[in-house]
This record gives sequence, structure tokens and C-alpha cells, in this order.
Amino acid sequence: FSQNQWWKESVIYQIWPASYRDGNGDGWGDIPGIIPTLDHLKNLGVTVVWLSPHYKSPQKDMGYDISDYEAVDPIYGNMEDMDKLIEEIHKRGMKLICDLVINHTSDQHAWFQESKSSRDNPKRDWYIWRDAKYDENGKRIPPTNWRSYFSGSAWTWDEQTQQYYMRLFAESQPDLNWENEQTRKAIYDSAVKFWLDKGVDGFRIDTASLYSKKYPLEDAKYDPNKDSPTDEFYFPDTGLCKHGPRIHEFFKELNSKMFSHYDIMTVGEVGESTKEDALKYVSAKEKEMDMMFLFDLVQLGTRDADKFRYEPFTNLDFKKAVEVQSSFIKGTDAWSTVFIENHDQARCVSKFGDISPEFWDNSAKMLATLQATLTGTLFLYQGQEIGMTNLPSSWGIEEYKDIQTINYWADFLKTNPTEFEKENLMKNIGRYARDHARSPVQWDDSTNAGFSKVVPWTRVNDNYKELNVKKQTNDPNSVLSFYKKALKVRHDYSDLFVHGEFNHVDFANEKVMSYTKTFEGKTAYVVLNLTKVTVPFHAQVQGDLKLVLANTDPKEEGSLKPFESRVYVIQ
Ligand code: TEU
Repeated sequence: FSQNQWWKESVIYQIWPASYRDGNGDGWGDIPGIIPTLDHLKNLGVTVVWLSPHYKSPQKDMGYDISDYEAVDPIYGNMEDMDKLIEEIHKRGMKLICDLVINHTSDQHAWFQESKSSRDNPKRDWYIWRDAKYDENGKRIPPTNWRSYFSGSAWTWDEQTQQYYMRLFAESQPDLNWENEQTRKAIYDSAVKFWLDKGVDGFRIDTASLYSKKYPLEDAKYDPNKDSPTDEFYFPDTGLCKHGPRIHEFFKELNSKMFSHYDIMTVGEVGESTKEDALKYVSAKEKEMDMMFLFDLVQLGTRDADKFRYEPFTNLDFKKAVEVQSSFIKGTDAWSTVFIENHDQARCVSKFGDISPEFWDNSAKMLATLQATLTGTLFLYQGQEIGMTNLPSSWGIEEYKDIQTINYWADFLKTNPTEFEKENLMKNIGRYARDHARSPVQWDDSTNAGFSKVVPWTRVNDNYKELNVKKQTNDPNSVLSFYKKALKVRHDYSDLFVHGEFNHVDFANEKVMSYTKTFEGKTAYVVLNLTKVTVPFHAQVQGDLKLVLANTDPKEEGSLKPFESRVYVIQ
């Protein structure tokens, strides 16, 4: 495989710095805390670290609200710490990618401060300002009916200059105006070039489908029965426009002016798209980005912006979602990704496995098997490798710190809910809040799980004494040791697992997921019991099966134990 496509076989590990490891004893994870763990990551099989935003930020949305692209937030360290991190990662033959958050800035960014200072400020047009509209009663209303990802309108009124500014996320995250060429140039120089010149090896591109807005700005039309826009162009729930008219022009420009001048990788957070939409971003000939995240799998049971409205799903839905993500590049020149967790999603073992003492271990390993054998570049999220779980269901709303959860809860309280409704929403928050991914990494069984010497900014999961890195490092049968084995198998047979073609075997089976991976006449056969019961099983492929990975001693020929997983290579 081509040398300049090193990113295809990479194993990428996402660090969300606030909760990873505290190096300076202030209760917040930081860059100095990361450095001593690099050998542990390398040992696991990680080749690239993705660092979630480390930039200067008021932390209203945990760093996705940037007030200075060219500075490190003091809670995470300083520029020397970042230089050292880049150096230490490179010294180990690994690479570092950063988050690129350029749909919006913080309202504390100097650009926005200027923009909002007066209507005739030269940077006024760097953000999206509009006059108010008035309803039939003369009441002031926002320019469009779009709803923010974080509840409420997507517009905020500015008293001083008597206009609204657009913000698809929090009030403190005004959207940049990508129509303005000067603005785009400033973004490229400050957010992109600055870090590539420092030696960063690429970017995860935040909210990549949202930069281009459809003008003139108009209301999304809602289907009154579905609470969802009728026009394909808008996202469900929020009515925000996606894949706007100039989005591909912008990415082609970003690529030709910036990305193409460096040996880097880029992965876009594109989300909800048809195959056709997706290929416009990641087809190699389009020269936009190397790969993207599709959310079909992680968003099962939930909806993008309304993740607290639970929608039950079946194992067949699960199998279908895996197929969509694994197969959309078939017969194209595009590349894709494999992931089941990130900082916005619930823990996979809580969502797709079973966290009861009996099944936690095997279901976490079953999900590891799935991830290690799918097509595309593999992404792991901090704590996934030890099977970290969602926050305990006994915890109340006061333990939840995420702006999405807090705003949603506050809006809900305004509706005067009954106790029953409150309990129900709390149940859904307990399933899918972003907070579940954000509790401190459990390093050992000492106070605060070895994350920090002082009480952390957010509470450590109650199960840290039993579930931690140290305990699992010393146990050859742990989830962590299994991940290591699984990543080795992925590496040893990378033609099959990274590059091979995915095909379901017996799709209609509601308990067992089995599939083949094929590459130039070679085949692998993967079998996963998705349930907590023993199920009958007979191999449904021809050939001499050589077992290369299993999470249970596979003694019984005709059955699979609860959450049993096996990987065969056919000789
Ligand atoms: O998330 C973008 C996004 O589209 C969200 O809808 C995401 O799917 C949702 O939060 C899941 O509940 C990115 C970042 O990953 C997120 O952490 C930021 O809050 C957001 O952008 C704004 O920068």
C-alpha cells in the first residue's frame, strides 16, 4: 500500500484532555499528564494520537469554543508543553492529529469581539448578523426558525448593535461567515497553518458539513406530524442546513491551499449523509479530505440533536448500521473510518453490550473484536480499551456537566413536567448524555482513580476500584489485554481487516452477527453473539477455518456462549 497513505492502517486513539490525566494536580487533565502514558498507548498498538481541543477557550463547550487558535489553554499547559508532546510522540514513531474547530469560534475570540463592537466594524461580516423579524403581534423574533444543537433558537440577540448573530451550538459559539474570503484566509492561517508548521500530522475536522449556509437564509419547513423538516437540506430536529451549496468549494480550497502542502491526514466529522453526499467529501479524486465519520452506528437509539428522545433498536438495526459504514466505499476510490465511541457518545459496552458483572467482560471483548475487524481507519476513545462504562444510573442530574445536557434539562423543566416525565428523561440522559464519555479515565484503584491527586472537576465513576488500567495491565485475560491481542491480529492481517471487503453472512439472524472480510482471494470469517444467551451456531462458510482470535475458549462446536466472539482466517 502506498507509503503516503500511512493513515489507512493507523490505530488512532482519541484523548479528550480534561478527563485523561492530571499532571499538575489541579483536578483537570492536561498535556503534561499525557506524556508519561505514551508508552502505554504505543504498547497497546496505537500509532496516532488525536487530541481534542487544547486551544485557549472559556470551556463553555469544553474547548470546542476557541478564543485563540494559536494559544494553549492554561488548564492544559502552555506552548512548550505542546511542543514537547509533539516531540515525544514523534520520538516514538507515532503521530499527532489535532481538532480543527472552524465552524464557529468562542464569543471571546478577538475576531468576534471586534465584530460585535459596532455594525460598521471591518470584521462585522466575519460572523453572520441579521436584523430581527417581528411576528403578527409585533414581538421580536429571530431571522429563521432554526434550532440550536444545544436547545433554543440558533440565533442570539445583541442589545448593543440591535441585531441577531447565528450560532448553531451555544450562545457563546458564534458561527463564522465562510462566505467572506478574508475570514477564510484568517481561519486557514491561524487554525490550520500555524499547527501544521509546528509539525502536527493532521486534523479531525469538527462539524464539517455545516460551514456553508444556504442563502438567502430561510425558515426550515416542518412536517407537523413528524416534528422534522420536510426539506432534505435540513437536519431533523434542529432544521439547520447541512452540506450547503458551497461546502465542497470550501473544502477544495482548504485542501489546495493548506492540506495538500503537508504529509498529513484529515478526517471530517460529517455525520448524517447519504452515500452520494458522503462520497463528495471523501472520494480521493475530489481532493477534499481523506476520510469521514458516519454516525449510523453510534446514533442508534438516539437522534443527532435530540439524543434524549430514546428510540429502541434491534440487533438487525445494529447489523445494518455496521454495513452502511463498512460498505459505502465499495467500488469507489474513497476511504472510511471505524469507531464506536467518542467524546459525544455513550460508552459502547453500556449501549451495545451488557454491564452486569456476568457479561461486562465478554461483551466489551466482543465489541473489541468487531472494531478490530472492520474496514477503514480505526479510532478508539480513551477508556474504551478498558471497557469503561456509562455513569451510574443512581447519579442525579447535578453530576452532569455538559452544556447539551444542562440546556436540555433546563428547557424541559420549563414545560412543568410530571415526576414520571422527569424520571423518563433522566433515564434517557442516563443512556446517551455526552457526560458518559467524559468521566475521568480510571488509571488505578487509588483515590480519584489515579487521575488526579485532588478532587477532579467531574466525578470519577463509582466502579474505578474494580475497573482500571493498572488492574487490567497485570491481567492477561483483561479487556485491555484483549484489545492488545485484537489490534495485533488487525495488524497481522491488515489486508483482510483494514482493507478487505465486508459482507454479512446470514443477515437475517437476529442473535448472531457474522461476516466475511475478503481481499484478493483471501477470506476471514468473524462471528459475534450479540446476546446474553447461548445460541446455536454452525460455521456457514467453506474452507479450513483457522481461529486467530476468540474471547472465550471455544470448546463447544454447535453453540456460542453469551457475547462470544471468534475470528477465523480461511486457509
Ligand atoms: O459535534 C458536532 C455535532 O454535530 C453534534 O451534533 C454532535 O453530534 C452532538 O453533540 C452529539 O450529541 C462537534 C463536537 O464533537 C462536539 O463536542 C461539539 O460540542 C460540537 O461539535 C460543537 O463544536
